[in-house]
Amino acid sequence: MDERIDAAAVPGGRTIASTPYPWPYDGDLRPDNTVLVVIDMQTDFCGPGGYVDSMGYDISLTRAPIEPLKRLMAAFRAKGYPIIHTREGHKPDLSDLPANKRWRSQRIGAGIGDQGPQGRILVRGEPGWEIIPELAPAPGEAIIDKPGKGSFASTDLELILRLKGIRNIVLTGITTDVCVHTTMREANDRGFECVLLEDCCAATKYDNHLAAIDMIKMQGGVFGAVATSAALIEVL
Ligand code: C5J
Repeated sequence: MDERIDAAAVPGGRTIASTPYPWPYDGDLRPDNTVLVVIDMQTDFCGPGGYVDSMGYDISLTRAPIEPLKRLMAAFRAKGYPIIHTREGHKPDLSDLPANKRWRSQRIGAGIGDQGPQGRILVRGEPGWEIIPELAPAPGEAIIDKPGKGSFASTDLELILRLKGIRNIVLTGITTDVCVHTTMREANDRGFECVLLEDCCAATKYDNHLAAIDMIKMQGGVFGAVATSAALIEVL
């Protein structure tokens, strides 16, 4: 059974067609309380010679959200909604890289901090660490540099969101099951109202993308809701 709920069924407010409930839950969707977070659209995760490519995964999967994201970012900018970008990466001296994270990456031939075709893997300032040009941040858009998977851990993201009065977060980027999911869980626990756009995310294994989406919909939307970029653009 299609569990999608018709946004028009909610009296008052503006909601989008999403699962398992019309998002945001209270229909309060405005440019000054809603942000698009674009997670880790870096060469290391979706470009040739980057970290994901070096691990032997198929980057056509992680490149799939590029076109939908371009359209979504253009719509957000046109309507005056803020966009925040994140980058996963470590300091050049690797002082913020846990030894176990480095060891695990080296074991599979993509050692974080080691030299690769796109410079030192996942190191700040290297070509592979840069956000891909197609989705480059516009002047004035915040960029959060994070050493881990979640965008809230060891960053000033929460402070920036609170100061802007943000309560709704639209989650996109890569990878669905790792950095996007971790960030969604962190945001949900902090009381933010979250939606993940399924066509604007991807994982290194398609089944994991689907599983990650399914997890969100449990318990009435345990971490928030799931929608498509088309559904959101229609309402913006
Ligand atoms: C990973 C990410 N998968 N951006 N990072 O290591 O999901």
